[in-house]
Amino acid sequence: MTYTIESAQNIFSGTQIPSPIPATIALFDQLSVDDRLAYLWYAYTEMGRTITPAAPGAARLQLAEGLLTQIKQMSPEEQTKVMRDLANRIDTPINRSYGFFSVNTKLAFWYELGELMKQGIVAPIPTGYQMSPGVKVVLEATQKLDPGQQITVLRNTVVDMGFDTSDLTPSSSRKSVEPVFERTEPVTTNVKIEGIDEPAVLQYVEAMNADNFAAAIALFTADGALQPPFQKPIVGHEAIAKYMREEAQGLNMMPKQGICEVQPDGSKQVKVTGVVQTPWFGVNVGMNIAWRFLINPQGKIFFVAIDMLASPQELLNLRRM
Ligand code: EQ3
Repeated sequence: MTYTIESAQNIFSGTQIPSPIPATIALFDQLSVDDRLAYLWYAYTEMGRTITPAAPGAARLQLAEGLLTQIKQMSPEEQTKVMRDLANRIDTPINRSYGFFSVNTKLAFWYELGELMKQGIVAPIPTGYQMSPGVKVVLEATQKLDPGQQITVLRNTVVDMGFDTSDLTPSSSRKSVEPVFERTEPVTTNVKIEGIDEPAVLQYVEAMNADNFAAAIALFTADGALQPPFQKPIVGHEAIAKYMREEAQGLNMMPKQGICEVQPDGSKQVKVTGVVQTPWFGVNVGMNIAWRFLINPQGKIFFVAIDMLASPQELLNLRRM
């Protein structure tokens, strides 16, 4: 039997229920530029009462240092314009530099801007700013989400800022080595998943928890694909490896249970649910996740989709339907 990525994307599709995350981001996208910046400020500081991200390491901040230094030297009006331009996603030199940053460097850049805003070095949200009804609506929608979903909304809005450089080739000076996230917590090795003894799945989790991306990639077929939450599949070893280096470092994956269905041709469809922690928030925030694997008859991963679950109840929803 030949599989296609399109057919693989549909495995266990009946267990999917719409996530509130894209709906919240759609509300955010309708806000004016100033409201977007204000929303992020309030959402971030409000969240910061209970959970705050870990400070990015010096090596990562160094990648954003050029931009941060430029911004620090600007007048408050110019600083506000830079932030508006970023939220507006227009084509400016600063937005292009930002667009070439990896996801984690974008987050580190805003983390530092937020610190500089608190210290008064970068223009803060103006005192006396009146929250618009639109901002209130998006904040209320955000408050209803669980912490794992809240940080995903924040992350995705930050990642989408700046100029979209996906069709541009970075100059060689812009290609930078992705710094590692130092692991501070002991990682979950010797993975056990109730209902699953498929070696490719267990080895995948062990390799990812050790940031051993070469070992994880070796488990995929040459034409295999990985589909991150709310994204298109990433196809082939090289593209998956690049993605993992940039976005999967320091994750702690704690799969709990799963089901495995053997198909007539010997391939297997596996669904696993569990919790994933990001190095930004460590043990303080768990994201409820499902992995949907298609394993070929030779035991290699042809496809894996990672889905954010709509609610904790979905952790137990392993039905096929
Ligand atoms: C300064 C301030 C506050 C105001 C200003 O007006 C505007 C902005 C933007 C501000 C700053 C905001 C900041 C600093 C926000 C920071 C947000 C952070 C650090 C969010 C981090 C989120 C991390 C997440 C959601 C990570 C999720 C990772 C997952 C789900 C990984 C899944 C994976 C698995 C499980 C695999 O098996 C394969 C790989 C893959 C990565 C897909």
